[in-house]
Amino acid sequence: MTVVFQKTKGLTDTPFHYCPGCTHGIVHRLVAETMEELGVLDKAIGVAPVGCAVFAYEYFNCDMQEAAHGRAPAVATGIKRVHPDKIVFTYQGDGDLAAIGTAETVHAAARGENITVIFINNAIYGMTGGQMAPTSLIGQETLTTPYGRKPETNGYPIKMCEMLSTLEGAAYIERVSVYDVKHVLNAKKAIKNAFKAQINKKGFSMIEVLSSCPTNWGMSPNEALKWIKDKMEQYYPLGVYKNTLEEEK
Ligand SMILES: Cc1ncc(C[n+]2csc(CCOP(=O)(O)OP(=O)(O)O)c2C)c(N)n1
Ligand code: SF4
Repeated sequence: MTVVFQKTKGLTDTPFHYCPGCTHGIVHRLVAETMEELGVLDKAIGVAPVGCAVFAYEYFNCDMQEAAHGRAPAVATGIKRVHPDKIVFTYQGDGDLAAIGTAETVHAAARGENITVIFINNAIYGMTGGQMAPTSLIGQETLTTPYGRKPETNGYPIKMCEMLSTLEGAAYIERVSVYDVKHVLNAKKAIKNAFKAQINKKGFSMIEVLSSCPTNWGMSPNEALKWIKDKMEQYYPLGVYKNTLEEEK
């Protein structure tokens, strides 16, 4: 019989704990497929965050290390410097990467650490019940902004790709989404480019993925995908923000 589909070797058999309709699972699979296709699974070391993806170490079929909240880029820096021949990546939510770990993220990029960061921007703190994140949109209702995020009291959402792409050490920075097949395929290409940047020793690479949190947004999975397209993408335009991989453009 012809095999038309095979599960990637990049994931273990452990079932995901994510809520129905959560796009964390899609991104896990894209990262796993990418590592398998690039043939780096046996030398990959991932760093897991402390959000909903805290159990990433159970899912990726490569060596994994847990990091304290926001510290993943610092932990990844240490691992990569000790093992420059390994492929080192972090997988982080917006609370982890753009709030508690802002300093670690910015300075890992500024130093041009040769690591790959997978950044899940779901505009909310998912795991802890839906508080405002640094990426929550203006007007967005969250547990801590029940009347909507107001710039005068809550500040403006942070655009990480735009910010990091100004840094010399950043080698590849792209924002993608996963709300339909076309965008999922493009996200895969972006993730592959980010890993290639690391393989080619170019420096810091980050892929921001506009993602859903139907549970804390109070939406159905389909409504949540539409919200990414209609609302998130307006404030966070998709695209390549920095590319030193000339041949991959
Ligand atoms: C230093 C510290 N502060 C706060 C927390 C509580 N905490 C755990 S996960 C989390 C939010 C995670 O949100 P995010 O990184 O956006 O990931 P998501 O759950 O949305 O995937 C918070 C605030 C913590 N564990 N450690
Ligand atoms: S709470 Fe949100 S981010 Fe966390 S698993 Fe559920 S849908 Fe995904």
